Amino acid sequence: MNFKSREEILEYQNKKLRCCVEYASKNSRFFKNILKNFDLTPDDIKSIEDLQKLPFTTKNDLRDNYPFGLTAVPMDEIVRFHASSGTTGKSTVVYYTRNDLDTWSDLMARVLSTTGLTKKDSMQIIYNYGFFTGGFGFHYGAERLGISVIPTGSGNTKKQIEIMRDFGTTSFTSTPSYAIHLGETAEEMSIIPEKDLKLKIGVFGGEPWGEGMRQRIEELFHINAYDNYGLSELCGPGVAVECTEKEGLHVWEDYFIMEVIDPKTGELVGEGERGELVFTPLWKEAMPIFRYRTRDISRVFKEKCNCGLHFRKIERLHGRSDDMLIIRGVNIFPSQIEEVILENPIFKGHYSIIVERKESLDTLTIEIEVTKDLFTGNLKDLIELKEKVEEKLNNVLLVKANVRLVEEGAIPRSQGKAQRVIDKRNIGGIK
Ligand code: DLL
Repeated sequence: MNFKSREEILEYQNKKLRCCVEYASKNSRFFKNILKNFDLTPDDIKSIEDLQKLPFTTKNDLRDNYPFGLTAVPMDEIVRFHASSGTTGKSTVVYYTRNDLDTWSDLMARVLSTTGLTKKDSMQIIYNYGFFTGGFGFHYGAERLGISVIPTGSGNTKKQIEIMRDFGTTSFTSTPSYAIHLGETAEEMSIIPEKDLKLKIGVFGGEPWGEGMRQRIEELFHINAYDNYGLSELCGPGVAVECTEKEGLHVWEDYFIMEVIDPKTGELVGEGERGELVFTPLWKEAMPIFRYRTRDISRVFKEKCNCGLHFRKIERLHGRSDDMLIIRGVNIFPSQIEEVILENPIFKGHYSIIVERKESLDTLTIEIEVTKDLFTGNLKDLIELKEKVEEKLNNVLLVKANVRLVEEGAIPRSQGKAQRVIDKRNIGGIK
């Protein structure tokens, strides 16, 4: 799978792109319309540079064509559906042929082997199996690599820990926020990871998580924790993963063309600059898609990786352009808040960001959990701690943030993606 040089990768991408354009122009009604509307023929798109003649595809295109408008094969060739939950709008549906599932499994097997896992390992899959792509994606990838799969799915936290102990599980995968909850539950159960568990590796993703959370998870379980990235519209997990260097995520560029654009203008950003990731998968049969705008913000590293892979790396994802909160005109990413909180080891990673509008002014409140001892201890210490965090937040965010310290367990735990932001400014507006 490794290419000898970037030139070799680019040549391969151009070849695959021509095949995809040819295929979609024959089979996808959605793509035929694009070519017609933009006055293009398949011959106009021969290389990566030509991609820019095509418009972006967005989540709205999927919503507008709900449920099956992007199909490029007859229904009887579709062997799987996945869908988004639709909490922020109409649900979006994605589909796979037998070959699509096969390729996805290969991509996920690569993800797992890049973190050092082998067929000698076992993996507890603590993602939801269902419309969410996490459970099945990891399941098929692990099986393909020959890992012993323990398909527990999410939830039943204590039972998960018992299974880890009884089965001698060597790796697991879940959202990073649930991993912390699992680790704290293990602590409550007096489980000592070095003695009672055989875990070595954890692979986490599906939501943003910074270095503070990584450190916490690694300490809780005594494991190496790796980040992996993906999204349903491209396959699910399986787009990018950290290698053992843990400095950025390699993108499988033989399967995806990656562009980075300015989210405001849609223009490509300069080399190494931050912007929105846009992907064109080079392998999809059921649902070919071109220039998909992810809304995820990252940048491509220029440096070559010591691990030897020629696939370029992206910076860990710290947020989506549509996650950005605008508070009194100031742009704030939830990840900035998380960084400040987790700088202080007193906090264990459970927090909520609450935005309200009071007398036409936006207010920002950060609820952070503290341990029971601290919460019921000296009031002066609590007030000092609160003021210290407020000062740090105000310096970083340049907007006044009120900190409310709450007792352990007050912030709801999530078994999947954590809901960090509660934006009460819109009616019913939970983001
Ligand atoms: O979350 C696929 C996935 C499952 C990836 C399990 C990794 C592990 P969606 O539900 O479609 O698919 O959500 C995709 O989640 O656009 C990002 O905003 C966010 N996301 C996914 N992985 C990461 C990550 C899956 N490692 C959306 N870091 C994406 C930050 C992530 N955000």
